[in-house]
Amino acid sequence: MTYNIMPQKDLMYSGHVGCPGCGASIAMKFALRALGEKTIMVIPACCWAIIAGPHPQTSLKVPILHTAFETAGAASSGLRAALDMQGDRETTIVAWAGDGGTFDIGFQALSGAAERNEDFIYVCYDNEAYMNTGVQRSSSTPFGARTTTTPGQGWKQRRKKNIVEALAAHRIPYAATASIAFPEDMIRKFQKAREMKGGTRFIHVYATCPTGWRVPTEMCIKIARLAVQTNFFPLYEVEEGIRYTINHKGNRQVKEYMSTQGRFKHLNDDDYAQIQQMVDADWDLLGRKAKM
Ligand SMILES: Cc1ncc(C[n+]2csc(CCOP(=O)(O)OP(=O)(O)O)c2C)c(N)n1
Ligand SMILES: [Mg+2]
Repeated sequence: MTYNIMPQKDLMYSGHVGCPGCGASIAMKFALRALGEKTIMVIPACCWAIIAGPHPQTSLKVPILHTAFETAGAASSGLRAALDMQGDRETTIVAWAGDGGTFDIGFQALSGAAERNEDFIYVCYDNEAYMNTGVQRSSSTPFGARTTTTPGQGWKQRRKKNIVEALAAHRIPYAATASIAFPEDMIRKFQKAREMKGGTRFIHVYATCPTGWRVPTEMCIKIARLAVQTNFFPLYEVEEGIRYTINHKGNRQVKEYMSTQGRFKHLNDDDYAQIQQMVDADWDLLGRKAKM
């Protein structure tokens, strides 16, 4: 299969209502370039429900179905069935949800859809907290991060849920991670997912949130890149739940990534050593799966 590395047709208007430096907005821009105009976006409650603009305004040149927080998987299944009834096999349905709407409240609907192998692409843009409502902890928030709902020591003491593994366990045709700092890789994955019609495709996109992570807006891409270069957020693909491909091998220390952000500024060297061990163990496990 050949891919158009950077399609130039932009399907976002020049204005939107995201924060300056919003990684989720950049993610949408690249995703739509890859997906093309025959796309319908299904957006549950999340920052993107706001960024898209209130009706009749919109920041996208494709149709949007706004839906309830927990329903992206179910609403996308229904929309696909409706298009099938109309004989439209060309339009791609894309669920576009945040981490709260995917890892937590929307997980039931997503898992149901994935188990039925519904024919749509589900994208989770991951900013690692409930940002739209004021930076509350989600099950995607990483170990060590401070949020507005991590009481006690003030930072999260549990690991981030591994959502790609959870989706791969459904044996769907395609599950992959992507990053706004690696646009060619991201566009290739979206084009690949679009062409793999006939089942559930899941793409987990890492999206910096300058507001919630407490970083300068101009650092958005640099920080997303460091997440991959330190193996904090590895780029990989899983086909049929078992065939793993790693797309990038990082070799930098995790502290280089984390120390750029206000949400980790309370961590000391012992904490960093513990987190480095966790990241190394996860990377080792991923490497073993890719070699199997
Ligand atoms: C059933 C329900 N509970 C709570 C809310 C309030 N709410 C709207 S968006 C949101 C946070 C969404 O977080 P996430 O999915 O991570 O997206 P982000 O805002 O970070 O982009 C919450 C709690 C809601 N709309 N519906
Ligand atoms: Mg979020």
